[in-house]
Amino acid sequence: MRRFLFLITGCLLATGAGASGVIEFADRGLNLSEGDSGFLTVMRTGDDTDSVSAVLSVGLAGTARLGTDYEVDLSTGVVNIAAGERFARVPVDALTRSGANGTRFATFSLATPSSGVLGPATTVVLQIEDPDSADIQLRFSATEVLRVEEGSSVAITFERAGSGSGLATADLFSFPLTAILGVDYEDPSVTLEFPEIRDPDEATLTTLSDDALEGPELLTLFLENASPDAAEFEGLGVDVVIDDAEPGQPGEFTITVDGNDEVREDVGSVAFFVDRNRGSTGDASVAWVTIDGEDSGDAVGGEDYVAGSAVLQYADGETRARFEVEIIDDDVRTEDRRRFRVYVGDPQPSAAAVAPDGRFAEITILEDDDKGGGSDNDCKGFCDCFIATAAWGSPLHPRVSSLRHFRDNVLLTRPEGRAFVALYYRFSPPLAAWIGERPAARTVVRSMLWPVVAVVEHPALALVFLGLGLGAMNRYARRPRRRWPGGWE
Ligand SMILES: [Ca+2]
Ligand SMILES: [Ca+2]
Ligand SMILES: [Ca+2]
Ligand SMILES: [Ca+2]
Repeated sequence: MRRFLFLITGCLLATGAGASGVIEFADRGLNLSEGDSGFLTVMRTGDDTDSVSAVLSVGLAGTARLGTDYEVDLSTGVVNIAAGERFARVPVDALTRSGANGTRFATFSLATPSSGVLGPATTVVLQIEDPDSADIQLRFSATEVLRVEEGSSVAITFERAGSGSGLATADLFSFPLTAILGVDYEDPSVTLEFPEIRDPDEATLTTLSDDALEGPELLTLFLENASPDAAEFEGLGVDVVIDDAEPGQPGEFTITVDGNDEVREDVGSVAFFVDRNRGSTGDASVAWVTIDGEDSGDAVGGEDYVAGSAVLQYADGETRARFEVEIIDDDVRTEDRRRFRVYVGDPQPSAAAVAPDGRFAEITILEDDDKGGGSDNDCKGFCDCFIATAAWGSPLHPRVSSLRHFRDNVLLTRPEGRAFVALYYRFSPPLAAWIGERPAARTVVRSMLWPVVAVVEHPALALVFLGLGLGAMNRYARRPRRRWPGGWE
């Protein structure tokens, strides 16, 4: 009988929603410059036993257009975090547009998880900045998060720069994140004048008071519809936190490193504080999770540090928790300055929050070995597609994974291919560095590599069109395709 009960309990645990944890965006924003690539990172705290997926959709509000201003590499519209994994990344490319186009933004949201529950960070704002400066530049004066207590107002001020003359105007636009337009704040929409001589108009954000214990809530402000054509919104939008006026706040969490954020790999472990600010009433909790760095040669959980996640519990009045993450020491020289981050999420109870500027702490691991070792480790950060990585901005980009696959499965199987790869590794790093700093060059290289990528990703199609009868290509065409996120190598 006891065995029978044990089986039932086991089944319940395995099928319960709790086995998929809590998923939400790691960051509230992704800021890219035209021609750059980045990622939307979705993280999971709590139980990671099962795989979990959620629908990722592009918001209707926004001045950046899919296909014109940016591309998202997510053909299915679903983000999936595999069983045992803590995060998934969705690549985003900010496209280059000629001329000065100003800062554009788009929003993405997570919804309808297959199992588990969503955390509070279900919306992320993509901002694309333009390296080309407009003749008339319109921007917010504030560069940091603004805070205002509910029921009061805050003045929003602006600046104008550039050589263009005449009156310029732009519309103020608000995008609610956890705040609700019309419930937590009044619509601040207004057409602002930016005269040539005197100061630009000011706007007012008026927040609404209620008796509900909601905790701090977040919105973002942008400028859009800049006029005349010579005027553009530049710089970044401004985040505003509306602080709740009710007594008995559970607080707002912020993670920081306890000690130096740059450590040798033989340091043993690194410690983090998670502080509970602006209130400490009642029991509360927040979860932390480690996330690998985004770039080639960055720290990887299980290789460079011990990946983990846990929930920190706070008793009434308690304001600080501390935990440690173990750093892995080896005897092999690999990439120096390997980075990873620890994020906090899923604050509880619902009126608790994570501070928009306190969501993560970053650690840089310094290499302490002077000799190269095993072949696998030599490859880390070296055997990469340097130029392709520079062109697409990340070694994780699916296009780079395709080219890496082509290198490993086609080129390296033939003597002339191996000679080419050896030559490539000798000459490409300085070229890659040069390309990486020039958005225009990156665009050119991407378009030059596109035919190669097309052949690699659609070998059958390429055979039809190009009539390529190479034996190597045939061999590749018969192999099963591997797609990101299996791209770590
Ligand atoms: Ca441009
Ligand atoms: Ca309130
Ligand atoms: Ca070592
Ligand atoms: Ca080492």
